[in-house]
Amino acid sequence: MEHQDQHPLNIVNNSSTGPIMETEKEKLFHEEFMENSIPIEGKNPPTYLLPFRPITAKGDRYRLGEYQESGRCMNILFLGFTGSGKSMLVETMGNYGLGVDFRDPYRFQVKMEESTDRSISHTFFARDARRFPRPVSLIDTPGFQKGTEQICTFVHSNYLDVHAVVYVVQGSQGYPLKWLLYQEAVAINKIPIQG
Ligand SMILES: Nc1nc2c(ncn2[C@@H]2O[C@H](COP(=O)(O)OP(=O)(O)OP(=O)(O)O)[C@@H](O)[C@H]2O)c(=O)[nH]1
Ligand SMILES: [Mg+2]
Repeated sequence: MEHQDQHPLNIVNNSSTGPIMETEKEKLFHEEFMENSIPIEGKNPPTYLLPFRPITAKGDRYRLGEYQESGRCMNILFLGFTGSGKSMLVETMGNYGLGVDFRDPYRFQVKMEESTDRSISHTFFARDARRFPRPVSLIDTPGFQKGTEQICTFVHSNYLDVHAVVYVVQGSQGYPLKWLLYQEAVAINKIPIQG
């Protein structure tokens, strides 16, 4: 059961007058994240671990910002071989969704794990509404070759609608793509994709 509590961070709203986030407000928003986190060692530019909070006791679903009833959440499932770059793409999209610019002298980090051994979702209620007009959940998964059963169970047991699937393929992985596409058919048959 998702619970509400006070969150110290600003949440970017997509109001009826359209998404608003002036550069100054955007920087304040980022500063609040930085003040609530210490930089991760050995990262250049300085990288701050985002203050995600657990949604479930199992520790497999997290949220950033206060839970919002309004505005359906967009759930994006990342699939691909081990080491293809799923988790890195989640990190990149997380920074994008928070309004981080390429020129900004800092980055944010969604999670610390090196290798993903189970499905895990991070929901951005706090976000830059120009980039993520609706709250977005990024669902990271273990390597495809480890089987899709666990991924399906995660999606079904959390009653998640999947709105998009991102298949991550390394540029050099030409041959395994064929196998990946076969697995794709298996996965799609088991996970209903919402229109
Ligand atoms: N050069 C380059 N390296 C990348 C890219 N994406 C990921 N990597 C590197 O590839 C390695 C594995 O990336 P991950 O994002 O952890 O891969 P993953 O698909 O999440 O792997 P599992 O969690 O084990 O399934 C890391 O050392 C990354 O630094 C990319 O686009 N370019
Ligand atoms: Mg991973």
